[in-house]
Amino acid sequence: MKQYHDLVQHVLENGNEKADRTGTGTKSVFGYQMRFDLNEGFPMVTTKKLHLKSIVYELLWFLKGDTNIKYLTENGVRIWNEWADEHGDLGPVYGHQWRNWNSDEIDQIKEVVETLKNNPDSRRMLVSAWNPSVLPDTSKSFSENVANGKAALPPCHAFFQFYVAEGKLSCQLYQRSADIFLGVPFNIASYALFTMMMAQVCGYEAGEFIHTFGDAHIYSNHYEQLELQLSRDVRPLPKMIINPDVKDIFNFTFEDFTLEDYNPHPHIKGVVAI
Ligand code: THF
Repeated sequence: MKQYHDLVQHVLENGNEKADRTGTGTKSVFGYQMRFDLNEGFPMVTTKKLHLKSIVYELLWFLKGDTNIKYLTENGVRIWNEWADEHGDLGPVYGHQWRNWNSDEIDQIKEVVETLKNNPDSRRMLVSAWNPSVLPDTSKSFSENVANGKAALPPCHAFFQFYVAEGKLSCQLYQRSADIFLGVPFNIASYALFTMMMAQVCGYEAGEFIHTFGDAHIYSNHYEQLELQLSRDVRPLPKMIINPDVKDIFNFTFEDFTLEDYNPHPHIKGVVAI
């Protein structure tokens, strides 16, 4: 995962000091791209231990079209707790837009699977979580926005596109806002896994995951953690084994994924900006 270390180094050296919504302060750059060849191993950061369970359950939760944290908390995943209302709702966030765009019963995932199978040269294989009609009013609280039918937070990983060449499926994500220490290692692993799952169910090999950023930032209370992380040596990537019998993108379960040879340095704690 040299790519991740290069990103961190680039932002620490060239980032603009910028204030932000959460009041934490950041160093930030605008526009950056990383590429991961999924045949070179599974792109999980090795210079700190990542919690794969949270990543897998979050992805399965998106794919269910679920936007209530109940499923996550039942499975021991707490990463969305801060933004949910008292009923556990987040409003029409990722899962809702993926499976039922704008509440218009447009299942973007189902449609992209169909196109991938039937017309893989299409240049229209996009999924958008960005829906201007449900963006929150920033003068209101998360729960007030949810009560008004708005999303608690606008999507950070806003839209993605698929591409097929030489029997390999690639995916490019545009992430408008990226928390480099906490979010980005999750986002890389999540979209890499999603690309592998889509490849399997559509009958392709996995190609590349391409991660394109808008505002890529390091929160000021994560500088020390990242200095420690950069001082550690990068280790070989693990391997992700997916149950080959699953042929429907909506039928995966947690037990279908096995990570082999993940040998990371110890976890590094950091506070999430809310
Ligand atoms: N807000 C901020 N400030 N950063 C984000 O990365 C982020 N997200 C989602 C929504 N808002 C965000 C939530 N995703 C962690 C990881 C991902 C999150 C939120 C929090 C986190 O705290 N990770 C810890 C613990 C992991 C665990 O308990 O499993 C870690 O050390 O990695 C980005 O999409």
